Amino acid sequence: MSVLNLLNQKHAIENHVQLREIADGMIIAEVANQHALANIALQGAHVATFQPRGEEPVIWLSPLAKFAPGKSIRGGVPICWPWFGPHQTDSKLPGHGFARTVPWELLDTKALEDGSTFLRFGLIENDTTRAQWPHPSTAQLEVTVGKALRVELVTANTGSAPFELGEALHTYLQISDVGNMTIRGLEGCEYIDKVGATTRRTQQDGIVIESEVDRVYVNTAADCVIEDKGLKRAIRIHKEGSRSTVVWNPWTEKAEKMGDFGPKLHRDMVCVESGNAMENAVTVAPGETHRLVAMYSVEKL
Ligand code: TA6
Repeated sequence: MSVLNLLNQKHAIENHVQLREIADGMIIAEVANQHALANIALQGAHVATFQPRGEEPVIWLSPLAKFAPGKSIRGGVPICWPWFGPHQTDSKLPGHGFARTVPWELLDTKALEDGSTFLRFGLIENDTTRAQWPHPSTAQLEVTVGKALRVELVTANTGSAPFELGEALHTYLQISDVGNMTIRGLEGCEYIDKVGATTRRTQQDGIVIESEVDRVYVNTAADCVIEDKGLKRAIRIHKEGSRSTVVWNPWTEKAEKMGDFGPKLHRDMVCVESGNAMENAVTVAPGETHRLVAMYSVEKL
């Protein structure tokens, strides 16, 4: 029996989830329930799409995204783990860690009483991952697809020494146009501005994007709300277990240089990433389990 058939035999649930194989042997968990539609690639446990029924997509996926083994997918909810940004000491290691480009296994699926669908994935360790991250640990992702999307990244320290973890759910949100939106929730927060010379600043008002933005807001547990006048909706990003929020839009010049963005697609998205980055990296003690949660929901504007 094929891997796909075995996976469906074990995990498919009528009116909730089935496994599909797309180009290059990539397996996708396709969720379709009464509340929403979603697609999650087993590679990277990468939530690629999320669309509540009757709504425009909430999560943005580049039309130029490549679904190929070992390649990061542009859009969705890439998992940055077990470090955020460049590796602190070895520039040859992948930016944002390896979790988003290695195979994860589907461990469990459930139909919940409220009609939502629950899925749990586990990162598959191997010599390559252990060579980059020599700390005994497990990483699991729990996804609940309902009227809202809930994503929980669970890191357990199974060793005898503490380790420092950098992480983020690097989520791309769909907007009508970058000129139509304001991000609320980070007023008064300090941030590290990564555009040009790295500078520490304080956010005064709501965030309006009119050029490249690459900011790590630190020491904040606040919800963010993306107000989108074009779609007459707001997207709320609620988070738990996170002290950093990253806001990113590459703008025209950077986007054009990326093969999976194109010259205008950056106008349809903004990244609002929930994590623990830079000075907010977390120390996970032996035997401790650390949970990072993000929830994405739509409100009328
Ligand atoms: O989260 C913002 C950021 O760190 C930017 O600096 C940019 O590198 C972005 O992530 C995308 O990174 P990626 O490796 O997915 O192209």
